[in-house]
Amino acid sequence: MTDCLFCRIVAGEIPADVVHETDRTLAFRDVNPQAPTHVLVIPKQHHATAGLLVGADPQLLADVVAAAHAVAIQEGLASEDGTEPGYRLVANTGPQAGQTVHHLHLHVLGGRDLHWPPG
Ligand code: D5M
Repeated sequence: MTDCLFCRIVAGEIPADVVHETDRTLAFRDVNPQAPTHVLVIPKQHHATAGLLVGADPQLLADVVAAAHAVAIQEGLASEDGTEPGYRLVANTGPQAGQTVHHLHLHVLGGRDLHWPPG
């Protein structure tokens, strides 16, 4: 059994509020939401970071970004061909950026004004 939390969600060993799924990606609501919409999009296959994934399987990284955009459309944060009202994609990478789960995940955040720069 893996000790990776998100691999265990993919395996169905830990429940998650799934909002979008493809053959290679999964999206589920964050348990500690930081915005009205806060969804995590992951590759089903384990890769720790986007930088490692792009070297191993660039198409899968593209699939994760496409799934994140599909989630944004589904959640009313974007239109097919535009950005309105808008959303933010975040990939915390490494300890100084606050990555706590070492399985690549894109945070899809929206539903309120998002300040920049973040803290
Ligand atoms: O973000 C890791 C994120 O993962 C953080 O926002 C909480 C979320 N999390 C932790 N456990 C779960 C479960 N079981 N379901 C859904 N979301 C979860 P990071 O960028 O690594 O700081």
